[in-house]
Amino acid sequence: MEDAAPPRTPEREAFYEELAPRHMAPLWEVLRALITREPAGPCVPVIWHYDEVRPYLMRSGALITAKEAERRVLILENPALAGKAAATHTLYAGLQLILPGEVAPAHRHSQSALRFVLEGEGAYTAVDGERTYMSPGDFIITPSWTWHDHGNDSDRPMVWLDGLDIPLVSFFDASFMEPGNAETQLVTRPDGDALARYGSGLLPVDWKPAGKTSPVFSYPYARTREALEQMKRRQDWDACHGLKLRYIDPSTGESAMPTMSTFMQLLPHGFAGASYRSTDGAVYVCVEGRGETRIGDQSLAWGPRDVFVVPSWAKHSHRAAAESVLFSFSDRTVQEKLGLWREERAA
Ligand code: GTQ
Repeated sequence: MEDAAPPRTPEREAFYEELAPRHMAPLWEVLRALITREPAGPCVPVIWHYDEVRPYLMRSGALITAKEAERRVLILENPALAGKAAATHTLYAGLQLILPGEVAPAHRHSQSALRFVLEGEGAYTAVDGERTYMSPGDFIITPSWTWHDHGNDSDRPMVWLDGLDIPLVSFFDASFMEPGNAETQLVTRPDGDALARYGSGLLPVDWKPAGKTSPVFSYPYARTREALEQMKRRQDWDACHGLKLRYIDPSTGESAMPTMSTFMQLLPHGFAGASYRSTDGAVYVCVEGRGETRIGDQSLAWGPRDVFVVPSWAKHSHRAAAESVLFSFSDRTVQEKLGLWREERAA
């Protein structure tokens, strides 16, 4: 296949002009742009430093209540997708703020959401009748079409990173949403019930999955960190990823969420990772430590609570100036289910 489109001639141009009003177009004019030799998406690397973003988040807190906003969130937009509410082509990211005493009212939607807690302690998110109290580093799931509301009974602001599959669901034109008829949903199960029931290597004997999302919807940081801490004793580092774990649905071993994969990785002090790329663009958050991620000829220097994007198929490598922990999410699980996912390690 040639890399350039066939030349345009006056006859061809005239023909194209006749096609346009009939809602047809010549494939050979656009084929090379449609079916590229490798991923050629618009996304660019970008980082939001938490100390620069936080003042704006707090200003939003003075401008509008969580109740009026429904969700008081500053969307993190990829500069190449300005106005599209997207961090990558398929993923939405935002920083949500709930001030003491506030409630973000109950609603449900077909989009799945993940929360990654950045700041504060003791606010809750309620999912289908069960509240989860949040601490920094916790990963919490709001499965598709489950009722959820958030509240802050603590005396400090609470901030978390929202990750949603909004662009993906929009692409399928499959968005549904329903507001709740009460601000706060009824609590029907004790706090910690799901984790105890499904998250300890056991399942109720006659349990059948109710949906496609992990029945565990809260993955506390203390447990995740402990797993990394134990595993790092073996010094069994991956050249690209350090020590990288994926969050799973314990009943299937699959990704904890059907539309987003989630990961936590530990990079040892002084780690200089090998170059890597994969077809899933990812949103990262630094949980602990400091370091940089080199993407092409750019370097993104990160520290705690900084959020950054590694675009699809962009060669990148991580370096850690101190022992570091990175959380990330991507659309990898969707691509895997569709047989599209690819990765490449530096030779
Ligand atoms: O918390 O339900 O960042 O519905 C965007 C849409 C958060 C939420 C967002 C949402 C939510």
